[in-house]
Amino acid sequence: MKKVILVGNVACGKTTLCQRLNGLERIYKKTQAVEVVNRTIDTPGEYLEHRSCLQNLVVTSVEAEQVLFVLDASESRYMYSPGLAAAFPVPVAGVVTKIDLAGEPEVRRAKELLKLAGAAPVFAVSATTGEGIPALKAFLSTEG
Ligand SMILES: Nc1nc2c(ncn2[C@@H]2O[C@H](COP(=O)(O)OP(=O)(O)O)[C@@H](O)[C@H]2O)c(=O)[nH]1
Ligand SMILES: [Mg+2]
Repeated sequence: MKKVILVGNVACGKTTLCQRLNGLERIYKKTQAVEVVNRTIDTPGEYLEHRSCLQNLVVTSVEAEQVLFVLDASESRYMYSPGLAAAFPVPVAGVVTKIDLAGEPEVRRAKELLKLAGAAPVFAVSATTGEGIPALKAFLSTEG
C-alpha cells in the first residue's frame, strides 16, 4: 500500500478509516498528535481546522506518497478551500466518508467539494459498513 496521509476535519472519520485500511479493530480514540500506523499517517483534525496549523500538514505530507482529503458526507461543515490540493507536494485524492449516514445528494455534494479542492480521484466509503473500501484499497495499492 502507498504511504498515505489522512487530512480532514475533527470527527470526519480519519482514524476509523485508518483502522479500516490497516485491518485493525475499530475503537474510538481522539487523535491528539500525528500518528503513524503501518503506512498510514493519521493527523488531528485541528491541523486543518486551525488555519495556522495547515503548514504542519503540508510539511508532514512530504513523508507520504499520497494525501487523502477526507470529508464526512453527513456533515455540512467543511474546511477545504478551492485548489487547496495544489499546496501539497504529493498527489491528493479524496475520500467521502460516512456514506451510510448520508443520502445520495449529500454524497454527491461532498464529492464535488473534494473535486473543487483539487482532489482526484474521489472515493466514497463507509468505514463502518466497509462499503467502497475495496476500491480505495485497490487505488492505494497501485504503483505510480
Ligand atoms: N456511521 C459511521 N460512523 C463513522 C464512520 N467513520 C467514522 N465514524 C464515527 O465517527 C466518529 C469520529 O470518527 P473518527 O475516526 O474518530 O474521526 P477523526 O476525528 O477524523 O479521526 C466516531 O464515533 C466513529 O465511529 C462511518 O463511515 N460511518
Ligand atoms: Mg482521529
